[in-house]
Formats: sequence, C-alpha cells, structure tokens
Amino acid sequence: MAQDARPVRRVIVEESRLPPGQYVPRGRPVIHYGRVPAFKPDSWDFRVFGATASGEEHRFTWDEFAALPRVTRVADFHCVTKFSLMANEWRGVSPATIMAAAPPDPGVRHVMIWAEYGYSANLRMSDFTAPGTLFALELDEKPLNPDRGYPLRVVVPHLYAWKSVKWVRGIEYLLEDRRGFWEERGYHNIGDPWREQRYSYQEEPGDGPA
Ligand SMILES: Nc1nc2c(c(=O)[nH]1)N[C@H]1C(S)=C(S)[C@@H](COP(=O)(O)O)O[C@H]1N2
Ligand SMILES: [Mo]
Repeated sequence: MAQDARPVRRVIVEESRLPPGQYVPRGRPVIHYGRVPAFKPDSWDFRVFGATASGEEHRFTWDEFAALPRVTRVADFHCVTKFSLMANEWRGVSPATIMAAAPPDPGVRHVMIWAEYGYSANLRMSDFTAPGTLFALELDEKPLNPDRGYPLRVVVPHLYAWKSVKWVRGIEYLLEDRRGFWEERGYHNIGDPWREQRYSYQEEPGDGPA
C-alpha cells in the first residue's frame, strides 16, 4: 500500500462537504440505466468529433488512450437520487490532454460526452475544463470495476453524477448546446448540486438550449 499517500488523503476527506438534500449511504451504490457493456480492446476506440479545430475526427485506439499521462483527483460524487459517495480517489486523463491532442474549434462552448448504448451527457466547456473533471481509468488505485464504467468513465465531481458518464467512447464538440440523455428526460441542463439544480423546470433563462 502507498502509506505515504494516506495523510494527504485524510486532509482532503475532512474538507469534503455534503450538498443540500444529500446523505451518505451505507456501502457504495452502483447505478445506471441498462446493461453493463463488454469491453473489447481490439474494437474499442475513443472518438473526438463535431466541431474540431481541423474539421477532422480524431480517434484513439485503446492502446493509445491507455498510454496518455494520468493524474489523480480525490473527489466526492453526488447522485440526484440523493446519495453521495465521498472521497473517491480517481486516476485518469485530464480533459486538457484530450483537447491538446484534438483541439476544438474556437467557437466551441459545450461538449457532449458519449458512451456505449448511446448514453450521453452535455457539459458547458467551463465544466469540462474545470480542475476536477477527469477521464478516469482507475478508482482507489485499481482499474474501474465493470459496473463503475470499465474501462473509462468521466467524473465531473462538481455536478450531479448523471453527468459522470460511465463506459465513455468519445466526445462531441458543440457550437451550440444540446441536451444529453437525462437532460432530455426532465433533469436540469447544468445540474449543480450546491444549487440543487435537479430538474429542468428549475432552469432559468440561459441555463439550457433555447
Ligand atoms: N453510461 C452511463 N453512465 C452513467 C449512468 C448510466 O446510466 N449510463 N448513470 C449515471 C448516474 S445517474 C449515476 S448516479 C452514476 C453512478 O455511478 P456509480 O455506479 O459509479 O455509483 O453514474 C452515471 N453514469
Ligand atoms: Mo444518479
């Protein structure tokens, strides 16, 4: 075990806070819509498409993606159904690394995260590039479990967890905002747990696509 990492982690745990209306459950719930997809490394790819700077799609194979530099982020995780998972140690690829390899057009303001089976979630560029946002390959020093998104998920700790897309296969740069899977089904377009932005009826002008 990496004993020297523990004191650092304990400090961060003490600083984590629970947003309004949330609770810490027993155990660590796993939730998603549909089945857990199989991972096939030979056909797996990660595509960056939509409004890229070059106009071309950029494709990473599994070997290419797995070789990208990784960083660690300790963060909490807030599901809109009100449980929170505190102090998860994620390790993975920073959005900045993806954007450097496949830059967006200067007009891009939003990103759609795409997963297996067509699950999706939209993010403002400012949320995508926020310091906590990560393409996670590991949780608590191990590869993700299949039901937590293996091999790759997004974590956006400062937004409700439906935006933390599991089994990610790509991103689409958007010149105009568009709703993802849950955002189309009554959930808030932004989803800030500190402001309890749970449902689309709470949206104010400017929070969502016209
Ligand atoms: N691809 C995909 N990602 C998903 C979901 C899903 O249904 N499909 N559910 C989201 C929701 S609502 C939550 S709360 C978290 C749950 O993550 P966990 O299973 O690791 O706790 O995953 C999110 N990511
Ligand atoms: Mo959720």
